[in-house]
Amino acid sequence: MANTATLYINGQWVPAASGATRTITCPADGSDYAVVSEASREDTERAIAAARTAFDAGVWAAVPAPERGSFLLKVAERLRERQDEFARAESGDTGKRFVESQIDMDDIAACFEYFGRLAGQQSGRVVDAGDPSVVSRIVYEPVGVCGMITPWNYPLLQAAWKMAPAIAAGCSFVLKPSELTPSTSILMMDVFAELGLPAGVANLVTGTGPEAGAPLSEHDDVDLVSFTGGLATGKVIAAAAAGTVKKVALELGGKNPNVVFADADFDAAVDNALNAAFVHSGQVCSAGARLVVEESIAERFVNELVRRAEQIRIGGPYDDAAETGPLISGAHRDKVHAYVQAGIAEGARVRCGGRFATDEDGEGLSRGVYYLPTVIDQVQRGMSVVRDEAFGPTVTVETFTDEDEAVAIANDTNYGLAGAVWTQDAGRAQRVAGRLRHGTIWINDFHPYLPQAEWGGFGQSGVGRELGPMGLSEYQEAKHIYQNTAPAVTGWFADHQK
Ligand code: TXE
Repeated sequence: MANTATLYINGQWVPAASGATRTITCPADGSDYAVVSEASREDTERAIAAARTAFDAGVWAAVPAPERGSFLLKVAERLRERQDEFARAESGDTGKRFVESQIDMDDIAACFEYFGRLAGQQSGRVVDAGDPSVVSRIVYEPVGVCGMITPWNYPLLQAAWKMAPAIAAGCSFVLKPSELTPSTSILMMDVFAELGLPAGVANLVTGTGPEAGAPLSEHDDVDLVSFTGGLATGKVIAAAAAGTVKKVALELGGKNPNVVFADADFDAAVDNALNAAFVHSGQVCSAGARLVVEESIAERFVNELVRRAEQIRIGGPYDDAAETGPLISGAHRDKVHAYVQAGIAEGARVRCGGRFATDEDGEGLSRGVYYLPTVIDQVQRGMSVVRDEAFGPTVTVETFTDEDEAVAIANDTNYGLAGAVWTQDAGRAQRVAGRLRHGTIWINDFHPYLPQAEWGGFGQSGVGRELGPMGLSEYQEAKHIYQNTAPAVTGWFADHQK
């Protein structure tokens, strides 16, 4: 792919005003995968202006909601037809296994389908004012121009969670994908254009956060900024958005506890603990990076976890034997390794992994950005390796002796995105699920999500919800229309006026 006019502004493919470009490198093998435009503030401001004009002209907001829904269903259909092309692009940018990218594309199509169907069901609400001469109703209107800033781990999926409800609601938007993974967002604009989305409704700027992204959180003409990414950047965006009091939606990751009681199905719990921590090399906001296991089974459980972690095969997108892939970049791998090193310095013990993969771990691995699955025990709750999101293939082990202690450990985090509880005691499962302060709780499972179920975090995991009916509400304003069908003098100030 060598298309350097990758900014999609007002229905046109254009290069960056400065002419700058960026080469996208595949972290699986260090090869150059794509060359894209590197947008500056000026480009993003043009995109915002296009989105504003389109919104104010009502080119999409005025289209009946069921038609907007039909458009989304067509997008899903087209995406399914072009699934492999999209999946190749996702794997090219991220290095993730091609089969995982195919699953992502399926999930993305399902997301467009969900919001496509939901769009047609939005008829507002009639309110009983308690007075037969009053007609009172609530209508849901598009929030306006949306800025969307997305990360690199599930590039198109996370953009879809924002774009689909925004299109359903009738908004216009500017998408700024991660500078590391823009390729599938570029393909997506191609689908929108082909299916006739009016110019200016969907706009794309490829470039860095501080340059191309920042105007989306600062600009007066943006009504909402929706961000998925790291906590530190989320704080910068929220602070910038405060200047214009725009609406803010944030998904900032987590440090998610996976709580295993001694009565859990041992085999299923170990297998899922592995999955929770190491799928996509742990670069998942809901990764089960904190194993919290009952003391009585801890030794056996962790031994088995380590044994299986050591056998995980890592490799590139088209290596059929690979079970997981690389990290996104050398800089990110260094950060993950620094967390592990900090843990060791504070007294933690690395049971397996804890280092970069070499060619001895697998042919050609030294060319890519690979890190071995890492299990860390002998940790304390205050250590950064337990508290901070490493976003890599690492899991820490903590133990508990009773239910109260399990809950206290699992809730001892600044985050609150997701958590799991493993037990065969149905009462305990529900009790613990009820006490955990996280946005998603799995019982005897880890990682599944549904487009029709809200996703988002308690605490510093973020603000707002994606997916589900609330995922659409994020892109809507509720308006109360109150009509008095029998207007009359109120009499409030009647004495003065006579
Ligand atoms: O993310 P950033 P980074 C976490 C994970 C990871 C950490 C940092 O712990 O180690 O974040 O990763 C854009 N104004 N997650 O540095 O900076 C940026 O260009 C506007 C969790 O890669 O958060 C990109 O598009 N935009 C997570 C997006 O923000 C800015 C997924 C995310 O990048 C900006 C990924 C600015 N000033 C990382 N600075 C999750 N929640 O799933 C950067 N950006």
